[in-house]
Amino acid sequence: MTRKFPENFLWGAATSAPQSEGAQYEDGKTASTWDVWFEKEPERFYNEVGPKDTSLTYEKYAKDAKLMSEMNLNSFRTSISWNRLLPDGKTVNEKAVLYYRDYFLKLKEQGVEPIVNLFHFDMPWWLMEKGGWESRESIEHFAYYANTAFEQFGDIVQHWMTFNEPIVHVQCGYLGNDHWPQVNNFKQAVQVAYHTMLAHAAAVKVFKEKQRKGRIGIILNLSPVYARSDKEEDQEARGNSELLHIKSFLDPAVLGKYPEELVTMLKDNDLLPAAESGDSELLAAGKVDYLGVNYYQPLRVQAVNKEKVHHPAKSPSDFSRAYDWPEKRMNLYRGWEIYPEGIYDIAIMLKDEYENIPWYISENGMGVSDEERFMDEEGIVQDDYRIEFIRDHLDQTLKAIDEGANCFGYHLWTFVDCWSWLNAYKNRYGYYRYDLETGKRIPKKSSFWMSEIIQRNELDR
Ligand code: BGP
Repeated sequence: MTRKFPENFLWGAATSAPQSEGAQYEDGKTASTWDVWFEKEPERFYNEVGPKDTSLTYEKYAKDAKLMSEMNLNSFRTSISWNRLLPDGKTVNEKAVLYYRDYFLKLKEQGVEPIVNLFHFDMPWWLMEKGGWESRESIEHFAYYANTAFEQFGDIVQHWMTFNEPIVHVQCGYLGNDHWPQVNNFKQAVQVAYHTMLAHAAAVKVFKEKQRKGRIGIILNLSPVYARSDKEEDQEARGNSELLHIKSFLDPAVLGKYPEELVTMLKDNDLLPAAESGDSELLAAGKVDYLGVNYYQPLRVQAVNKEKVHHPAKSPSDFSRAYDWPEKRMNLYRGWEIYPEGIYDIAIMLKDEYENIPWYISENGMGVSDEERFMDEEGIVQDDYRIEFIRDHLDQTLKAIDEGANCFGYHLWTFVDCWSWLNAYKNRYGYYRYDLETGKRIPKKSSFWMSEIIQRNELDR
């Protein structure tokens, strides 16, 4: 059976400035937390490959734009580096302006619509030294940065995003140690999440007040939550996890306010963040025009052991426990479950509970190690596993669209293999292989397969 995608479906790929640009301290760019962290603890990074060794888009963007067009992509998402555009948070770096303007224009010239995100885990170091998102002043700094980006690039860029996966810098930086500042404190984490959403809202407000052309959204990693069973305790854990992992960001972004149950949960546990008058109005002004949804894997949970939990809670595991589903299919390289049906469940949730807001899949993909094992004699990685992965997710997407989901695109993570934070180049995700020695981009089998899907705008099952 062959099924069509909607007309003008967005086909593309995504990356971020800190994972792709390189030119670490060139042309006026200052340090982000990643640059400084690598200098402090290089051993935390896979093979000690740090943020200086990314995939060189700073010099290769024009060629990349051409390759995208040759593959029939019609859109591409990347981010701006805050500390490249505003090295000290105040002064516009003209070289950065030239670079980004030319980058976005080159994409457009190739028929590839840029979707531009403002924050992808890369906090400027000067702001981290003042407390990063923990400090209230971060909101104003972010709004200033957002406004600068709209002013400098708003004539070219029509599709804006404020944050990529804002829950990740909270979880990894304040409830774990995979992001700087490696703090483990629930209350601080809640404060960081709160300031992040206020900063998001402040950027949306600036955008709308100045009546910029185009639209503005946010990218959320919406992992659907599944309970171990229908038992009341497991369902309670599911509800808790959904509040903390999904609704805490999705509700303010789409509905302009936090859910009452979340506020009660935080209050009961002495976790409410410090707030100021006017915050609710600001959040209400932060409602987005559209959403990006990153989907890699679902969350599976089960009831907590009520005798063992802390009250007040010390971590999210006091509200739900991870559940290891014995039947799960795994991407063993990344350690993530593969569950394409999750994309369908998210789509239906957005349709039924979130005003059927327009959204697209802004990241989906499969990171695989040592892909050179799968190279044919011409050096083309035969990534049939990736083709199968994409096909299965597209199939679920189409099923949801048939049932009225408002999904308008699919972006793979990523176009050219890029640097993956602490994992550096351990797992590769791209349609194109990145040769670490030469910087060359080499197409993988999936790029040819996808190019044809896009051209036909349909999927065979
Ligand atoms: C997403 C991030 C990306 C990217 C991707 C793959 O959560 O938005 O920046 O890194 O995950 O994950 P990883 O690089 O950790 O394998």
